[in-house]
Amino acid sequence: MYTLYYSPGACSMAVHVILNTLNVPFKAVRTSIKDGDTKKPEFLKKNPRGAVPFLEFDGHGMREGGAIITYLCDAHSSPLLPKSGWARANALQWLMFANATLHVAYSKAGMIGRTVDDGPSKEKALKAALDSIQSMWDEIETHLAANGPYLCGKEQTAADILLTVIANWSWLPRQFSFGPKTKTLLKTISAQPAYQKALQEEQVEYKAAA
Ligand SMILES: N[C@@H](CCC(=O)N[C@@H](CS)C(=O)NCC(=O)O)C(=O)O
Repeated sequence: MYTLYYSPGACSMAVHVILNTLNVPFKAVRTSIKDGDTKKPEFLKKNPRGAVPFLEFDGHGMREGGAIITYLCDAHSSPLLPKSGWARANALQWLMFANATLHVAYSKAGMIGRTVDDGPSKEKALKAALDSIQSMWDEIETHLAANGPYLCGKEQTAADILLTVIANWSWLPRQFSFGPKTKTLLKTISAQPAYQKALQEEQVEYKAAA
């Protein structure tokens, strides 16, 4: 039995959606960043990094969304992560792009917003950080136009789910624009039953595909 610690709408939602697709028993525990739950002693005792996703199973505590998703897809032979060859390498490169490049770009911009004193230096740094996120969404659109409809072509992979989760983040001081191919992907993925179930369970509204 898995226990997933998640914060509504955070990167942990991708793990939640994937667990919903696997047809395995699991418990989802709300650990809200907004309510300070990720920094409470009882959670820090489990995960001193104070972040979600955090997955417990078989006496283990697992962190890092990209690794958790890879583990779950492998353990349950999910087609969301091909088993070998270029198909697997390609799926992993896009999963890692979403997890370690796009997600981190949002985190950096958030950090600048929270920690740098107001003034021209902050404006410059924030603009550069926000521009870099928009350029990633532009790159995704160009990629999908040439290679879509999914990040890895004709087959959906776990990376599409994490991308769809990140697209719905609206806590930065700029709303990013998504091209038509990206919007189609966001609409398709967010409409799937496993995704709709996670949105309902986390009480999150999906707005990015509108
Ligand atoms: N590299 C980590 C990043 C995890 C992360 O930054 N999670 C955010 C939510 S998207 C978080 O829990 N932040 C904790 C906080 O802000 O208190 C992963 O992929 O699991």
